[in-house]
Amino acid sequence: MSELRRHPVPESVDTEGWTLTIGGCVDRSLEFDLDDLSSLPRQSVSDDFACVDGWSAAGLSWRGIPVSTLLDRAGPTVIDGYGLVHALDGDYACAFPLDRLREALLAVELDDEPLPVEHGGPARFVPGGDDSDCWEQVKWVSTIEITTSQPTDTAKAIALGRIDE
Ligand SMILES: Nc1nc2c(c(=O)[nH]1)N[C@H]1C(S)=C(S)[C@@H](COP(=O)(O)O)O[C@H]1N2
Ligand SMILES: [Mo]
Repeated sequence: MSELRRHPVPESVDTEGWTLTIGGCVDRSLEFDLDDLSSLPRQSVSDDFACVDGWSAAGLSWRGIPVSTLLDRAGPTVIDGYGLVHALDGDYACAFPLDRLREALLAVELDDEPLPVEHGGPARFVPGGDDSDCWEQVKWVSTIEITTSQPTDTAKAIALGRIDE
């Protein structure tokens, strides 16, 4: 087992009074606070993590709420839509087709502890499957916006820009 690399938490990340909004093309726009999330069933997933920058972390144990549970409550009004996962650090956002969104976990625990803010707490988006990219694990998730057409994905540009630094 090895640990995730530690990165500075941007100043724009203020997790006080944190909530998660599911909005856009949905029957009901919903807002969940930590209390609301704690009443929902959790699932665990163990996975290795690899950044395109060349470092990795093995045997991470995530626990949280399946994103499908949250989506089912909001009721997307599109079938072949997308979800844009926004974060607290400015314009960082990552787009997923709805079927990938449904396979993801909204992780609120890492290795049996509440997810620390330095790794994206209160909530980090953990895509399912084996072939996700490092920037898709959106830290400090604030809003999941359902859209009909494919939104622009700024997370990839930001992540790759960082590598050139
Ligand atoms: N909101 C947000 N999420 C993010 C990033 C970011 O800059 N902002 N960086 C991504 C990248 S490129 C990586 S490698 C991981 C790093 O996670 P860590 O800081 O917990 O090691 O977070 C991903 N999620
Ligand atoms: Mo990364």
